[in-house]
Amino acid sequence: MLKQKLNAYVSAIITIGASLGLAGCGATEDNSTAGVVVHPYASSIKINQLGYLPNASKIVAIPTVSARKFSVRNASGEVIKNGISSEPKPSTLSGESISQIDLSSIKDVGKYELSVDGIDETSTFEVINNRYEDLHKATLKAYYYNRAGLEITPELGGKFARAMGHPDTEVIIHPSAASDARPAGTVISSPKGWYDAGDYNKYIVNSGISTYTLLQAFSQHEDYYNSLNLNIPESNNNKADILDEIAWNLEWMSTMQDPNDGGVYHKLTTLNFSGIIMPQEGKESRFVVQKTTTAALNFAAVLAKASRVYKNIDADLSEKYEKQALAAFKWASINPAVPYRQPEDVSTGQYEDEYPIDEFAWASAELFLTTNSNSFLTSFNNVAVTPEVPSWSNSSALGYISLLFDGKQLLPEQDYQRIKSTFLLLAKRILKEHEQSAYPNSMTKVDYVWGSNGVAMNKAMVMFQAYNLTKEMAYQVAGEGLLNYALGTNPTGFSYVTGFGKVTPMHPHHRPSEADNVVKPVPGFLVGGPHSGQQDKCDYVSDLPSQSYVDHWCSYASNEVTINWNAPLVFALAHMQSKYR
Ligand code: G3I
Ligand code: 9MR
Repeated sequence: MLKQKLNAYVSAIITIGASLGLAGCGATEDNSTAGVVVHPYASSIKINQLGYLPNASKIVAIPTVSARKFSVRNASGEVIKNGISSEPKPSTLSGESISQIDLSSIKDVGKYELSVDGIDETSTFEVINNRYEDLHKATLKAYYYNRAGLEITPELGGKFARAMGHPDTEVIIHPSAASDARPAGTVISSPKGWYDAGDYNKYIVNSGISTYTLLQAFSQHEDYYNSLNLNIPESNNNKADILDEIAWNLEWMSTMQDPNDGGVYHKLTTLNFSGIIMPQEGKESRFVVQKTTTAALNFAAVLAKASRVYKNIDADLSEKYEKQALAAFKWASINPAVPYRQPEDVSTGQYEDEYPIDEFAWASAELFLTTNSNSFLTSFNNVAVTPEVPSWSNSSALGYISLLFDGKQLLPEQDYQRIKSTFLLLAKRILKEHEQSAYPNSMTKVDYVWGSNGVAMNKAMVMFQAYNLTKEMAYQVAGEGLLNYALGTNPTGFSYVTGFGKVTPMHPHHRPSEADNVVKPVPGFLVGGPHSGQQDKCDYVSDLPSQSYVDHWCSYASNEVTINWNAPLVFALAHMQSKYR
């Protein structure tokens, strides 16, 4: 199967190359329980710590129990609901036995108290309208806080104000990126963009998927975003604030293309990770490093999508982005297999990806939608693999999403239906995982990797898109289960977004949060989350996949923040806000 796709990839490159005027170019959980682990911060009742929207599902988890009687009281102390929790199921991922309590029938706005027989502590929760507005704004404002080349003013940033860092107006071409037109040592300007994460570097493929996800959120919820004020420097212009935020990164991405050949540099970076310093203290030289196939294709996909979004907003910019996308795609057609290879003198993030076929399919889909040229649809159809949960290294689902939500008018009906049913294969798989899981979410063993919370949010995005396509509530509920997971219905008892919830990360691996003199971390960031990798060798309380998390600066493997984990959270929150408004 893969081999066939590989052949199709190669022949599609040749076909596209010709059309562009090139001469020729060549697991779910198992059933045993490993033993009980109680995370130091965990309470006995696992609940969304922010509370719930009136009409949203509200499924709570209680660990290490037999099914138990529960009751819910309203603010006046009256019992408004009681029952027995579900039959417990073992979870090898957390070492617990989990029973669920479904409180979804409680729809009246108010404060409630849940008590469970045999559990001493009770849990209070709120049912509240517009619950996710502040969180949603904060998860977008996090991008403003991570802007390179900009001062965060006291007026807009409050106690998180800081001076400008990394102007990136004098960036050096690294030997790995040298070409005749731009030999090593050439100085270029590549300002703006978002810092990737807790580090201060800027990486194309990770920037690309983040930017795309935010653009997709905007294009599916345009009315909502047109009236959303994020309190950023551009808030008083007449564009949607989310687009202004995205523009800060798109402008940077645009400079990462070598205009002489269309190739795209993989990253803009210092040679090594900096110490724990504020942005303005980072004075080391910055380099653009190696052109890669995945960077070019990711860039092509994102700029093609941006070109469509800007069509009615800024026609010149739209045209510029389309041209750049085509040039990057052409470069990738001539250089179809140039993976990232970390040069010896560089040690920052790699985002290495040996398998560019998914990016090729994604870029083909976006360029079809932008140019209406059927050759791109043909190459998508030839190359597209069954979609997977989106991540920086796997963009296979993104072309499907764009075709389904931006392409209904343009696609032949047969193609649309086939693309829809293939996309829904992924959604059905996730739904099954949700149904089989002990906790009320679809997280499985393979999802617990570096950035597991990003996996959870990308799964939520797939569920919400499946709901949008089918209007089947089961998908909506499964998506909400993942959002509730991130906000507290999980083994560690953390609400994983800084500043939101009763127990939230206080020490994320985020240099500004660690180096400023403010006790609280910069708000609105989703931390990476638990997994057993423990590459940072910090002091963890547990090796179990869903418990292996530590809220410490030391833990870059479980407690860093990044733009690509926040983006699907933004998407999920926009969906919740729009659906339940
Ligand atoms: O590709 C292999 C796969 O074949 C294997 O089966 C699997 C088993 O664990 O590992 C896969 O590789 C993983 C790789 O991500 C691709 O998913 C590595 O184990 C894992 O360590 C690696 O983690 C990445 C991490 O950087 C280290 O390279 C994260 O996905 C990525 O989000 C993270 O990104 C960093 C940037 O480099 C720097 N900026 C911060 C950012 C977040 O921490
Ligand atoms: O701080 C770095 C973080 O942003 C990266 O995601 C992570 C993985 O590449 O690496 C961190 O830097 C660590 C380095 O890899 C090893 N020495 C300790 C550094 C953190 O203090």
